[in-house]
Amino acid sequence: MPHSKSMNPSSSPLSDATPTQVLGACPHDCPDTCSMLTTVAGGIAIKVQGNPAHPHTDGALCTKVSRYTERTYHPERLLHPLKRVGPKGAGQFERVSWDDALQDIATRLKTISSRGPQAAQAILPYSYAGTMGLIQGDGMSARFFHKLGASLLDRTICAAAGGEGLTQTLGGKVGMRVEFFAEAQLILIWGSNSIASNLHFWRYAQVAKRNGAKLICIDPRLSETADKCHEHIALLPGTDGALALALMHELITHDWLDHDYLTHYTLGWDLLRERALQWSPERAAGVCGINPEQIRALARDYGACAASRAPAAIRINYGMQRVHGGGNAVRLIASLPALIGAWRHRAGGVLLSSSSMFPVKKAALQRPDLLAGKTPRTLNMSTIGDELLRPASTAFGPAIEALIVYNSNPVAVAPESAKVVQGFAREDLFTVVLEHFQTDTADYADYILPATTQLEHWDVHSSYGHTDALLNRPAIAPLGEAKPNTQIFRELAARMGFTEPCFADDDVALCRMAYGDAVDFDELLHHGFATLKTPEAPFAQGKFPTPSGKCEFFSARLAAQGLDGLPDHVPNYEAFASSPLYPLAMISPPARNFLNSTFVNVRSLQDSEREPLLEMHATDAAARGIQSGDVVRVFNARGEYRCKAEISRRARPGVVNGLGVWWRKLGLSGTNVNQLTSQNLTDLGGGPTFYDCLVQVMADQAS
Ligand SMILES: Nc1nc2c(c(=O)[nH]1)N[C@H]1C(S)=C(S)[C@@H](COP(=O)(O)OP(=O)(O)OC[C@H]3O[C@@H](n4cnc5c(=O)[nH]c(N)nc54)[C@H](O)[C@@H]3O)O[C@H]1N2
Ligand SMILES: Nc1nc2c(c(=O)[nH]1)N[C@H]1C(S)=C(S)[C@@H](COP(=O)(O)OP(=O)(O)OC[C@H]3O[C@@H](n4cnc5c(=O)[nH]c(N)nc54)[C@H](O)[C@@H]3O)O[C@H]1N2
Ligand SMILES: [Mo]
Repeated sequence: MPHSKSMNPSSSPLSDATPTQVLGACPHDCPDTCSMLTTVAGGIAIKVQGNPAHPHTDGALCTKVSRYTERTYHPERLLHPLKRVGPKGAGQFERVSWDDALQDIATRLKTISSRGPQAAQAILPYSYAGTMGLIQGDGMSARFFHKLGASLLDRTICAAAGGEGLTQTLGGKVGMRVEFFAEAQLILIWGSNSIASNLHFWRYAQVAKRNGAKLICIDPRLSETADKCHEHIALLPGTDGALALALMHELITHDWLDHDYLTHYTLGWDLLRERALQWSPERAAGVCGINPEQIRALARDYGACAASRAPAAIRINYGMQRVHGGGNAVRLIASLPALIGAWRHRAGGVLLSSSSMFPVKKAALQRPDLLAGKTPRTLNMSTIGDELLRPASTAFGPAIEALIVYNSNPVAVAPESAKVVQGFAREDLFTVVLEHFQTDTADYADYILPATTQLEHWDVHSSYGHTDALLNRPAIAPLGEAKPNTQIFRELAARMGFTEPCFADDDVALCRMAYGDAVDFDELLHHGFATLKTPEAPFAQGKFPTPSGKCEFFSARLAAQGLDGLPDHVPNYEAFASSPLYPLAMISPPARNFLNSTFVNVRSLQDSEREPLLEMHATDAAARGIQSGDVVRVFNARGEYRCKAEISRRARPGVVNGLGVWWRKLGLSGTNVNQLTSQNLTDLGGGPTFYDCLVQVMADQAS
């Protein structure tokens, strides 16, 4: 049986020579959250594979995570603490002891926080989902920053607009159970390159396809997924709201509606109906840059499911919400199933994220009570460039003086890199980075602290793409002097003089605490996963977790904030054809073999992606005298990025695809796509607008 030898959670990492398999969980920021089996012999992890006993993983890992041992034993793994010796950003460090590093960091933080009651706000944690683990993510670290009274971080960089859109419509990050997509008759894959970024969903979609379901992909890029669908609608970036409204227009005018569902389980239908009737297919087609007939055909397919009561399912992913109107667009798409009563079936409805379905005991893990009356400001991670450059003021409070980064690589992944880099380069900023590798961000650190990988620590995981909780056991001992994030914050807490007993909780205790009694911990220990007990068709009879219990087309909560209570199409900040200087829209979706900026330094995966690329349509390339393989300058008022052009059928006219997210220092001239993106925020949730970005492209004369 694939299992660690002992049921005792405190048993040490395996070190004998007979190969053993240890149950774990893939930690990466992906909806699939796979159950992983690591084969260990002589204390060395020799192989990782998907757990065949876990239904969603079904024995298969993606190409990237199959290379997890290559990443773990990478010759450039950080194995001991480092202290900066060169200028900021030069990446020059010398080895120091843990003791010296932690003592110096604690002294610096004490100096800042001892200046007055709210002075610790000058300290900012910066973290995201390098690991999705609840323990190595924000367990001990949150306790530490709460006790300190540091600025709070609004973790918006990925999912804020869509998350808020879902919450205002369905009541939370809730939706269909992923396994039931296999039984759908129609699947809309909307703003998701599932084959690259949600492979285990795609397996269910393929089952449906084999059983006769129609698959339609809605994406400006002819992605690997679009290739395998029956239809592809290549709309302009940021026009999904208009498409959804025109779809509603057609459902209404042909009466392809479930009136009973609308009457009993929705709120604001009359208002939404009136708005949708203003969006003829012709009007929307003009906005979306597509043919009105494509919209009519899409409506016929979706409407047919209303008439025949066949299950119609929509998989949205976060790709489509990284634009000005991303929140409203998600609201509109999440409203569609209610129009045709798709929620009546377990194989009907919509799924963007399932994360609110997990009963996480957040307060027990993160201990906001440690704030003890302090009310620190909250800063938005998506505008870190601006925040780092903001001087002290009455409105802002103190300038940021210390930054502690873990589970994130902001210098590469945050928008408008020129500002981010300028901020990180501040001589008067004290920066600590907990990392596996010397990333673009680590180059700017005053101290780099070596962190353990998933093979070396305990954790528990929720998922945003399925409804199983997972446990990760350590398979090997920490490499070099690396320590888990939790341990680093425990030791820092001790040096800060924090004496609350919660700073002594060990990782297994934290794992037990994460779900409390809501998930059977023994089941996690024995099987590595536990399926949540959720209804198969949660909204067949309404019961949405909204204030009204209905699907809220009209949101009184948004109206109370002075916003439009009804969703609408919100055009891009940098709308297509709005600038003669920058006539092309650029999106920067993930490269298949990277996970955001993780894995970019893993040789075998870098070899597959070759080099930073910009996909261009033949017409746009010809107009600029550009050929495949040419080095091009991609630029706008915010900056310039050099990469290779590829004339590709994957790009539609007017839109270029800059696949991301490369490390800046591995690019052609030390920048990546985020040199071009802006710090503008989405309509809802304060998210980033990576795909709302106009550029010009020219052949690079210098090359
Ligand atoms: N291989 C791989 N897998 C990943 C990731 C990765 O970097 N690499 N990233 C992970 C992360 S952090 C997340 S958040 C998830 C989801 O990750 P996402 O970043 O959402 O990734 P995709 O599913 O590829 O969705 C992006 C798709 O949306 C399309 N798109 C761009 N703009 C628009 C638009 O305006 N409208 C529409 N309809 N489509 C648009 C892009 O062309 C692309 O095909 O996946 C995770 N999985
Ligand atoms: N242009 C453009 N920019 C984007 C996107 C895009 O599509 N286009 N996607 C955006 C999205 S969706 C997201 S989610 C963000 C992602 O941004 P980030 O969350 O910053 O993700 P990564 O780039 O993967 O960097 C995570 C880092 O955490 C480190 N790490 C992993 N595990 C651990 C651990 O246990 N301990 C410590 N200390 N470190 C660890 C990894 O080594 C890695 O360097 O990027 C965003 N940026
Ligand atoms: Mo993300």
